[in-house]
Amino acid sequence: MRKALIAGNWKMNKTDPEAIELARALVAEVGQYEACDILLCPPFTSLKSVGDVIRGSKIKLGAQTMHWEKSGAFTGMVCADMLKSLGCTYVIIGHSEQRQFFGETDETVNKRTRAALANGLTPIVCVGEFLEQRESGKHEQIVRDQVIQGLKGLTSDEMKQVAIAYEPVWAIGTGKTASSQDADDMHACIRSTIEKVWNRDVAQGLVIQYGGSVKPDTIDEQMAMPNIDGALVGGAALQADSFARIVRFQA
Ligand code: G2H
Repeated sequence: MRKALIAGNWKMNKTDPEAIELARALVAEVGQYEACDILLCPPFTSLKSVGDVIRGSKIKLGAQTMHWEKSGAFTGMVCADMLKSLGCTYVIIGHSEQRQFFGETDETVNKRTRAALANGLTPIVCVGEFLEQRESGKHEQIVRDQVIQGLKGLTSDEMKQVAIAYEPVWAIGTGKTASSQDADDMHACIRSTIEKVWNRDVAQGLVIQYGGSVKPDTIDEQMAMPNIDGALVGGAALQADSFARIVRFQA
């Protein structure tokens, strides 16, 4: 009942010509593929040109963050209207790299998430624990708190427009992936938290992606798990052949 969402988070990679080349290759490979939703999140500098390349295909466009205000003196930032005017329908919020390097907190995640929803963008809200938090057995509590604080105040209707990405920080770009069972256990924990705070309908409809060193040779097993509904892919999204293989997962 949940349609899988496979998203490429290009992070701070690809000049504009490189972004155009990658987007063109993906349109050729999976541009009309409909078995899952496909999303590209290039850097701000290539949203316009990637948007132009994917127009007319099934591939969707998203940004990697946004500010919660509508406009103003926020040097370096962009707002929802700017993203929408370029064709974005999604925005990644609270990525662990934003949390680690740019001062993102659960409070700012909540502000961005509310602003995204108020402006008709689908937020992909990222959560995940550090290695020492997992080793000390606190990982479920940490992630539950991120979910509850980051989504605080959202109505059930708003929650139906939200996706969550679980990305254990120790698995990001390190080549280490959480085992499919560990990931599924956390996804089940997130889903039951959502059911408790909102309701069963919202929880069952919620798309929860896994992220953290997803690769062509990990995706099939991951997508076969009952609570894993997609992937947020970094490194392996930077080449058309590997991302296309991930999109064509066999669960
Ligand atoms: C996790 C992921 C994409 P990677 O950050 O969001 O990146 O697949 O390189 O671990």
